[in-house]
Amino acid sequence: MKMTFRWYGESDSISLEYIKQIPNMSGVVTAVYDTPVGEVWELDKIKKLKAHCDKAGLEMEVIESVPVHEDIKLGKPTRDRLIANYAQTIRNLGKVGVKCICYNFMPVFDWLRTNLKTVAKDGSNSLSYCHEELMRLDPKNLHLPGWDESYSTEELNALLAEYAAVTHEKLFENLVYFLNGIMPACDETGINMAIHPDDPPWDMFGLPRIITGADSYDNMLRAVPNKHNGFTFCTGSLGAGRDNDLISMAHKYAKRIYFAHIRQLKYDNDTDFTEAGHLTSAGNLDIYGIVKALVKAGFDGYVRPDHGRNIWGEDGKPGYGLFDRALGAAYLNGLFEAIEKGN
Ligand code: DNO
Repeated sequence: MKMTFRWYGESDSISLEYIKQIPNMSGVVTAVYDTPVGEVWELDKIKKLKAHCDKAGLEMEVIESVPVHEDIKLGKPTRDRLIANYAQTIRNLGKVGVKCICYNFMPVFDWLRTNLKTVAKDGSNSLSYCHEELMRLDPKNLHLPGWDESYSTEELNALLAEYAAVTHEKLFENLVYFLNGIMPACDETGINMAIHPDDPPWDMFGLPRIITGADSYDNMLRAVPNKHNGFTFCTGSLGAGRDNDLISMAHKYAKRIYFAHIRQLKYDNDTDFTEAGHLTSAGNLDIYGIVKALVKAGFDGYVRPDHGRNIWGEDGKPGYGLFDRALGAAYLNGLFEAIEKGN
């Protein structure tokens, strides 16, 4: 495995120098952030980003994310041009040695939380999700904490209206159409696509969500068997679904898991959760068991410590401060080493 760390580019308050100082850090997971969704990422911009990483002695082999335009998810006639653009971005990324692209296929919203700073007894704080609280919100006038995408109320309403006709089946068909359109670029460049699960893995505001667990993985592999079609195994997203058996999934799909986001959750009740420190003992997910299953089944992908808490007085980007993610990386390094050496 290769240990990596998410870096939000030059505007990230965490320096590449600090990231490099975390033991065993092979590279960063980053993106070009100033190109509108749907447009081609210019080679010059990609090269500039890579030059920063090179200078810091860090690889840039994983991109998170190249976002998928809503017209592709909606299956609109404009999608062919947008898919061709996406394929060109893949080719440009291939030119600088990128090996893996993380993306998601969630309609309108990416990850959803209701509180970004839930304070724990020890004074640290982290992200949390309360289903009832979320359901009380008006999807047409949403101001969600930490939501990256910013639509005007009118744009949001129009988008939600367009999705009214999109069923789970239709959304899945549109995903398959998209993947078939970009697989030739992946074959050419050797880049693996790694879909991120829906977070949390259930429908939101009547919008279908389709990457929620083992059935979705099977459907995807059946529909697009090309080996470049694979997964970002996000323990926190999948783990919010109480029916998902993460150890068995890790075992079953290890060879198609190109990227692992590892984080811990503490269940508050049947639907709600608070994010916790990475250790198995800190929450409900058996992080040790998951890593063991991955290693034993031949996982050979990229790993990153996912969301950390704010600790030691840090007030980081929600989920993406330095200290707790660095502790997470250290813990995961230890797990991998011990399991790989058979102890
Ligand atoms: C949140 C992240 C997600 C992820 C995208 C991938 O912390 O894991 O925003 O980057 O869903 O496309």
